[in-house]
This record gives sequence, structure tokens and C-alpha cells, in this order.
Amino acid sequence: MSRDSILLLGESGVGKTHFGAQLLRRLMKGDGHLRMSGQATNLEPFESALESLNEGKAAGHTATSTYMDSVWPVADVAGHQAELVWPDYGGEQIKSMISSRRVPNAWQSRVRQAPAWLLLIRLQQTRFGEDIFSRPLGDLRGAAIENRELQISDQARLIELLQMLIFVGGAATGRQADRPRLGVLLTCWDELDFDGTPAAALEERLPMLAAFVRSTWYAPSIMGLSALGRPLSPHDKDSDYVSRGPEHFGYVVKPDGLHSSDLTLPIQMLLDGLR
Ligand SMILES: Nc1nc2c(ncn2[C@@H]2O[C@H](COP(=O)(O)OP(=O)(O)OP(=O)(O)O)[C@@H](O)[C@H]2O)c(=O)[nH]1
Ligand SMILES: [Mg+2]
Repeated sequence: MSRDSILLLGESGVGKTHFGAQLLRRLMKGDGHLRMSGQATNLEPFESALESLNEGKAAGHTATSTYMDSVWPVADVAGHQAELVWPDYGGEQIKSMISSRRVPNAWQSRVRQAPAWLLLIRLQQTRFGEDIFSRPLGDLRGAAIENRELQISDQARLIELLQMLIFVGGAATGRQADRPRLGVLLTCWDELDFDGTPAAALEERLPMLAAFVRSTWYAPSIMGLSALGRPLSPHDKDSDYVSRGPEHFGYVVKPDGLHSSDLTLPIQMLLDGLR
């Protein structure tokens, strides 16, 4: 059995914990492409999220310093086995790596050991940079200059992160084929109100990042995800959720733009690429 750890990369609030909880439930139910094929360990990070979802409520934020790997033995419909190492952590750890330009030792070994990276981006949470990448120069002329706070744009930050990790992983000078597989998952798709494909959404909202990903990876998989299917509140319960069960909510948007209720697809695609 191969130990396929997937390095899940996502800043705070992108939906790592809710996706983990929903994915775990689907793997246990076993009606998707991937199913749990043995005893999963270290489920604590997801337990309270699972409970909240059962009550039709959203779960809380993960403490900044938390880092925990859950180990999930999975099998696909063809019988291929893999051991998925699925982390949960406070997303500020990612932010501080970018701002301090330092990758702590623990993260360095995670980066080196993972044959596949899954980058979670919540487009609604990224600021639209007003620059020549998003607007023609003519429009920018006369734009307010009093608000001159120097801040690197969100897409530049994400590119910075990927470049740092490629460097730390030792694949900076190697061939594209030596790099880890990359999956990009556009989370909270339900709040986007976008009709096209996930790749088109990335292209439209974060064109510079999209160009970087396209030129750095041979075949990145770009998908959309709504782990919850709809917004939930941490305080008021959604009774529809409770009566139908959280496993009936949530979907992924495949590269061709079609929806599927199989939340294991993004993982299946990454694992397939490793074989
Ligand atoms: N609308 C919608 N909201 C979602 C979805 N998934 C998560 N959320 C909301 O997004 C917020 C953040 O989700 P989390 O899973 O806690 O995010 P995280 O990446 O674990 O964040 P940290 O623990 O801070 O690193 C929560 O308020 C969720 O309710 C979704 O599919 N759709
Ligand atoms: Mg979390």
C-alpha cells in the first residue's frame, strides 16, 4: 500500500475543516469513487465539526497552533489502495509562512514528503487587486491615490507561497514532471454565483495566479467545491440539514463545469495522477 499524503494548503477560513469532515463522512459511507477501506486514525480534529454539521450548524475556527494528521486508508472502485494522510491545522500557519518568508522545519518535511498538493482558494475571500492585471491601464488613471497602503495582492501572495514550497521541496530546477501533482480547489463555490468552469473562474478572478499555475504545472486539476452545499450559521440550526443529513449536501464542480455529489473526486483525480 502506498502512503499517499496529500499536502492540503489553505489559509484561514477557506473551508479546510468543513471539507475534511464532509469528506470523512463520505469515505465512511462509501458510495463515492473512494471509500474507507480500514481503520481511520486521529479523527479528533473533525469530530466536533461532524457534530456541528449533524446539528445543522457550522463549526468553529481551528486554533492557530494546531496541526494534526489524520490517517485514512482508502480504496477506489478499481481496488487500488492508498493511505491518505489528511491534515487539519489553523490556516494562519500558511499566512505567516508567506509574510515571514520562512518555512518551519515541520512544514519543510511535509512539503518534501507529499507527492501531491491540494491548494484551497475561496475566491470570495480574495481581494480584487486593482492593477494592470485586472484592468486596462486607462481605467487606472485617475484612480484614488490617497489610499496608498502598500500591500501585495492576494494572487501575488499565493504565487509567492507556491514558489517557496517548490523551492523547499527541491524541485525548483527540476523538470515539470518531477514536481508534485497540483490540484486547485475553489471552495465555497455556492457563494460565487459563477456559471462557467472552475478554470474559467480562476482565470477571471485571479488571472496572474492562473497563468503561474498553467506555466508551472503540466496538468493541474482545477475543480470547484461546495463542501456544505449552502452557507450554515454557527448559531442557528438549519433544520433541513438535520432532517436530510449532512451527507446529502455538498458537491464538487468538475473541470467540465458539471456538478457531482461525489466529494471524493478531487482526491481521486490527484491519486490517479500519481499512478
Ligand atoms: N457557503 C459555504 N460556506 C462554507 C463552506 N465550507 C465552509 N464554509 C464556511 O467557511 C468558514 C470557514 O470554514 P472552515 O472549514 O472553518 O475553514 P478552515 O480553512 O478550516 O479555517 P481555519 O480553521 O481558520 O484555518 C465557516 O464559517 C464555514 O461555515 C461551503 O461549502 N459553503
Ligand atoms: Mg479549520
